Amino acid sequence: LARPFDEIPGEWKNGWVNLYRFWKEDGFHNIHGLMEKKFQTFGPIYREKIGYYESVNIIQPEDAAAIFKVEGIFPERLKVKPWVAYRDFRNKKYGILLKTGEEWRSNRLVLNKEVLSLHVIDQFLPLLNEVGEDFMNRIHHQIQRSGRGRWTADLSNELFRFALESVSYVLYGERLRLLQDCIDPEAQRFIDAVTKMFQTTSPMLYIPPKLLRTINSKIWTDHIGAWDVIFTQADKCIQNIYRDLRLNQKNKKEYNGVLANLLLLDKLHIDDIKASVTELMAGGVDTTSMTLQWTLYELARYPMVQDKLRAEVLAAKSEAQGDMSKVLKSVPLVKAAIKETLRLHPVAVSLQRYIRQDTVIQKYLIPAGTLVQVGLYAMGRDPTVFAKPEKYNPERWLEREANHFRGLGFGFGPRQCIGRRIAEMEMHLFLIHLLENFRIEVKREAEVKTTFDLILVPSKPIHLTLLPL
Ligand code: HEM
Ligand code: 2DC
Repeated sequence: LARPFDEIPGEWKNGWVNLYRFWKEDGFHNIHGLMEKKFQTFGPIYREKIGYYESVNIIQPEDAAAIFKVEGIFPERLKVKPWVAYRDFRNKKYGILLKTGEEWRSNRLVLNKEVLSLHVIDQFLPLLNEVGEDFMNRIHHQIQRSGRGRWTADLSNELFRFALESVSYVLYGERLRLLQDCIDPEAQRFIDAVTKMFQTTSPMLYIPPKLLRTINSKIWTDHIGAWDVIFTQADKCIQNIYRDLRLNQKNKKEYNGVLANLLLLDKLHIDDIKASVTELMAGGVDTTSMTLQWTLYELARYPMVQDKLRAEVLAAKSEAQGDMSKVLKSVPLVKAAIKETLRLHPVAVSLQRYIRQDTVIQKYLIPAGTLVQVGLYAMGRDPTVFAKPEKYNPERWLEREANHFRGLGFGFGPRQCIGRRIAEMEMHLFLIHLLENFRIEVKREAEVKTTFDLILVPSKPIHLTLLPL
């Protein structure tokens, strides 16, 4: 017999007292650390209420599997209220990120075909490969310019530019030309706006947006300002393509990008297309760039792992004789490295679902409608889930059987990350080219910690050194 819901351990009686404690313990920037500690205190399940957000938190892969079984056909995650508030405030439609129910599903199915399906990602390969190669040329150039045979820098902004160039090329079929010294200042504004948008979201998560709006607080105006830049910039890109299509200036033979295909397909309303394409463009910047940065950091700290990956890449390259699609099929360790990075440094601190059926987890009965969170960050560092969790060891992913519901960096099921295939291909190609050309080093200094800025990011700049091989 299942134990009652009210007996789940945790602090859930007074949400506002908990919010005060949460704030005092720097929870706004350390939510991942607090979650990790709570699992250590309460065990593999705990209930919590912070402000008006109430949830049940789980950490074990088997429990995650049980949750995704009862997510229903319109899975919903925790609603990020400031994002919804912006769209309501400016009278804009929600894209797939924020839509719910049947409307989410119908839009998502159309979009899946254009960004996630296996046949379409083959078309992305030459585009993402071109951007990857251009980035390597940029590194060579920077090394030459330094006159010291190496390039040491905080690569954050370089990687933002790489990521925006990549996702834009796929979406619009056109280059933004961000991998040169002088770039369009509007593009840099877009990049800065996405970061700002994330940063201003986290302190607003627990405060009703309406309240912030009425007192016209700085955080609210900054947040609105950031989204305004994002939408204005994306709209310019979208209008360009729209105009070119109407003037029939698109080449019928080559791949013209996700947006052109969606417009020609004519299955979604133009406002829905705009809303989702804007989200894809914004969603493609900080996510892949930060994951790549963490990967370079770990490869620099584990030179033996770096050498092993490089050996795999060189072998795959000489075998495939220039066919990148073949190379991608023979670099399991490179792919495992991305999984390993997302284990220790996930973009999302948790996955969440409102469950649609009563479910028993850890012997407790969880009623339908409850918000359940899978503590992704905590799971990745739990020694009962991953042996020697502190060690960066991509090879752990090569043993097939042991991975059941452990690689959840992109979420799971029909509501998983829609940018997943773009992100993976972009990051795999980047690493293949980088490992073939450069050695990565980092100064032996104190370990870089993690900060919660809605997505998880390095808590201080990472200075990496790239040396030609
Ligand atoms: C959703 C992670 C890159 C666009 C998500 C979710 C996660 C995630 C965990 C929630 C999934 C769930 O609830 O099951 C990541 C990671 C990335 C990445 C780790 C790269 C390392 C991207 C890129 C794009 C993107 C490149 C755009 C091209 C989105 C969108 C959603 C989403 C639009 C919402 C989908 C929906 O609600 O239907 N992502 N993401 N992401 N991601 Fe990503
Ligand atoms: C943040 O408590 C912490 O992929 C909250 O590309 C719960 C929560 C809900 C939704 C998550 C969010 C967290 C982190 C960032 C995610 C987001 C869903 C999609 C988004 C994971 C865990 C992200 C980064 C998208 C963003 C697209 C946007 C720029 C248009």
